[in-house]
Amino acid sequence: MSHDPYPTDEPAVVTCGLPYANGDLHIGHLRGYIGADAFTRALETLGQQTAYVSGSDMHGTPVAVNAESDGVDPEEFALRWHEQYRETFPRFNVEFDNYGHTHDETNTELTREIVRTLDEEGYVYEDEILVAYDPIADDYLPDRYVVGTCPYCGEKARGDECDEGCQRHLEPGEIEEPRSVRTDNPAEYRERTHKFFRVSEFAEYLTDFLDGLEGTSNARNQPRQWIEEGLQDWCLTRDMEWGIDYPGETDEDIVLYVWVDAPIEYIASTKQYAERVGSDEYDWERVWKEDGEIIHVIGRDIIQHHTIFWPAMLEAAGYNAPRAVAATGFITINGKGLSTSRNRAVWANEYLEEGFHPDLLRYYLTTTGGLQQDVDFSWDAFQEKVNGELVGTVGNFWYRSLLFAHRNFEGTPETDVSREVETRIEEAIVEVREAINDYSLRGVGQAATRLAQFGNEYIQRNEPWKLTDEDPDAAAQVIRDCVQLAKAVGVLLYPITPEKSQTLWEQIGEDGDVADVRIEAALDSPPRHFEEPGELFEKLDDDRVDELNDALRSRIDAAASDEPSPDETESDDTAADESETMAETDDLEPLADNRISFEDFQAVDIRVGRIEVAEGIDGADDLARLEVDIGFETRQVVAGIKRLHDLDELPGQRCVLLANMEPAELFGVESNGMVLAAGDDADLLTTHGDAQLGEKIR
Ligand code: B3M
Ligand code: ZN
Repeated sequence: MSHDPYPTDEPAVVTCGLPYANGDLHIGHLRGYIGADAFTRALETLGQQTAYVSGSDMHGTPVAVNAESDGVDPEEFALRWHEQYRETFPRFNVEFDNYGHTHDETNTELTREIVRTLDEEGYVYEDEILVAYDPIADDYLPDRYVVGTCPYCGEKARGDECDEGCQRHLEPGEIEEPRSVRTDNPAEYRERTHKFFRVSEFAEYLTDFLDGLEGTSNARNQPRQWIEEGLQDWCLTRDMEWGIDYPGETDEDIVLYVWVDAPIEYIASTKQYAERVGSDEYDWERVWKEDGEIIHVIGRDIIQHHTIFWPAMLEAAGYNAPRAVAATGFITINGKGLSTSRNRAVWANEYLEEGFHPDLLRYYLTTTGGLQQDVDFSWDAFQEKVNGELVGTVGNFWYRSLLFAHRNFEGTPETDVSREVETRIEEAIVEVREAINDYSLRGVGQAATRLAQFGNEYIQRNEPWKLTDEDPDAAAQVIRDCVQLAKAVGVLLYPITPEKSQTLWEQIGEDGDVADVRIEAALDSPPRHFEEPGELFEKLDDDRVDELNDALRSRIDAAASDEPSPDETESDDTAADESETMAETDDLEPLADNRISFEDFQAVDIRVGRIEVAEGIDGADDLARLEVDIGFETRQVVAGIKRLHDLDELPGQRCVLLANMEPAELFGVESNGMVLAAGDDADLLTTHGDAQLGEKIR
């Protein structure tokens, strides 16, 4: 099934994965919440009626285990975190229309109702299965209470998910060599009766569903593979007390699996919103039971829950199917996996306490990589993004245009915008529309930033400061165009930088909220008069970045010294040296789990080359300009190796070049390929035999 492009006449709901109410929020969480918030705002600028809902995930072992180790009752524990999350999100301009939690009455009742329907419709059966049991604690060990080995990939895994390996959901009893998290003893398997949902009956339905599913490609491709491998039925219940009781079940020690009631909160939260604003204003049943647009933004580790279990459950219970599942990549910190236990994370509160504006992080997280890609965060990269794009391109354009307009015309000159500029804005609007329909927030941000870049070039090219005396009409025209461009950039960037766009909106003398206007407002004339503008972005200086880097490093070191790793106990020097070159696997970026075809690989043209020239690029701390001989021709490429290599040593060195990379321009230098390198230190790839220059790597 194909969908009409946005905006459609139906109401939409955007959701983001519910955070477990069990610990501090960090930048990994924020990526999803900010992304979904920006996508909601973007849909609204197209005129799509959209609600953005979520809630805290209160149940399950992720909450129970942490509450137990704090010695607190799980409900009290989870509610405490829930309150904290509710206060934190708006500080990142993440504005939910409703933020509930899975333990509230709306969700509890709706969950029972849906499960009852599944049961009545014959989709549930009982079976005797083996579940892990701790003989010392004399208790069952659901999900995170047990760790062991993944039966599919052999990695270390948790009871219900292969979190460090293939990311599969694991059914009770599947994990091998189980050990109790409670007592760190080997667990036994004992027989228990549990309820199962007949997911296996939905293979055909799900295949069709995936064919029409929008969002990111990983959310279609991985589940297709799982369906081909054969779907298993899904265990709906767990041996524990914390959670929602199975409707009509008398065994008090059995509750619903957390992944049953968690996604139902998407519906419950939408319902709460509709109840608050009235169903004339927002009709939750139209969204969830008829033909509204349901868009889930999630992390890529929970694709299976959202593209197999959840749509099967919705279908079985008579609900509408999601239109899109957009699964984001992970966040890495300085090139290494984010790890809360190693304190290798940027915490939400920490960012706020540093006093950084939320829109800076929003811009960084949405525009640094595509939604599906892993995005690395480092304070250096943050600085480069802020200083280069927000200060240098967007802020600079806004400020110089408005200041010039204010000083010379007390606002917007009284003339029509030129055809050239109008056309350029129209093009940007088209780009943004397409990006939204492609679920590409980066595309939205880039279209806006490129428009600001055009604005800067336009001023530079027309030099209005020379025209004010010589040809005041021409000066008025240029400035009129610039004020329009400034407004357009503000409107287009609004989903990503809502607060900064609002300030810009007020600076150009507009009333009301930029949040309330459609994207076409980018073409409407700004008011005639406005006051002197202020600068909207502030440069982040090197000393500050050094401090932030030091603080992060010492935090990570402190966490590491609390928990010595095995190679730190080595006394032998050689072994210690070796451990430096062998990255701990925990520190490596996880392997990609979406496989590509041989044809995909063949589309990548990689050649043997030799560096002929290597020199730094002025003004860029990290970038070098290289000329690389690849047999047929010499290519100019820009590589981020200025600080990592002695550039004088490079000429004559063989390298490996990705030759059919899209050309890009960095600091005014065109880059026509990419020199391949490994790791944080950019260890340059090379050949070791007699391969000719230009030979293809296969
Ligand atoms: N609470 C968090 C996670 O696994 C989990 C999401 C639920 S979404 C319905 O990312
Ligand atoms: Zn696995």
